[in-house]
Amino acid sequence: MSLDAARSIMAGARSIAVLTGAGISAESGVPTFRGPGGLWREYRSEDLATPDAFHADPRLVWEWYAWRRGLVARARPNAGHLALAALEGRSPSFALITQNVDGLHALAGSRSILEIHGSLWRTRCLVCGAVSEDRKSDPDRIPPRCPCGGLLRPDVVWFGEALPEDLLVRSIAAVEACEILLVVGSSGIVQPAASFAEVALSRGIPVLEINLNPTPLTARATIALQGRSGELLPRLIS
Ligand code: BJW
Ligand code: ZN
Repeated sequence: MSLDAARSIMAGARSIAVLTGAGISAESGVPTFRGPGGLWREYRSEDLATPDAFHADPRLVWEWYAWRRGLVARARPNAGHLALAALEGRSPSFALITQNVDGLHALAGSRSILEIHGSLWRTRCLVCGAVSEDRKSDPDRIPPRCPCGGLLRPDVVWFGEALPEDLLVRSIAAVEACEILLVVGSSGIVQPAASFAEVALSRGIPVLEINLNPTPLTARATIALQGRSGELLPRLIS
């Protein structure tokens, strides 16, 4: 019943915004941050994805990223990523805001992607600020160095760091302008992305959540579909 209601809202929407989180890539074999599989060695992601962790032990943090690069390099987009790419192709106005750094939306063929937490496949120099594409995951070469001699860090957004201003502004504008917001596979606890659904709801814009488990958004969402995004998204848009 909820799926039918969701399908009819989707069918009438000319402007769609989507926020994705780690759950959409789970069926591609990419571990989520929280819940089962959210641990790497004995560390929690919350303890590694911080500037303090990097300054204390850049090699340790790079080992975590090298491990994740290795996993993601072998991963392929799943039916959920592909459904969103197909949805974009037939929507007059579409924005895909992703918290994921894995690049799987682009591999699936999505175009209008706002990677608000950065990319696993870029580095940034702590000294000269140069941003470069880098697809290596060789643990012998970490922590990597810039040609200027500076230490390179992953070009991602860690806790306590500001999101790129232009991406944040464009994301909020897309949420405010859409006729429906889909929130897919996110635990909804990491700000500021977690507040995007409230931005929509406060303007009377319906919010459709797709998640395997209940989240803080579930009770507030206009429609909440519980299940795997790789199964529900293709049914939603077919
Ligand atoms: C499935 C599924 C399937 C599984 N199908 N579903 C206001 C209040 C309180 C705190 C704050 C606040 N504002 C800022 C903060 C602090 C902090 C924060 O939010 N902390 C909370 C934990 C409380 N936020 C920040 O620090 C942010 N910065 C900021 O706001 O700066 C302000 C500032 C301004 C000016 C100057 C300076 C500062 C930055 C947050 C950056 C988050 N970074 C990370 C790492 C990115 C790089 C990397 O990947 O290594 O982003 S942390 C990690 O969490 C990653 C994710 O993108 C993010 C969100 O996780 P996500 O995607 O929701 O994944 P999970 O694992 O949590 O959930 C997966 C979900 O999928 C689950 O619900 C499953 O059920 C579901 N699922 N399989 C469907 N098959
Ligand atoms: Zn440099």
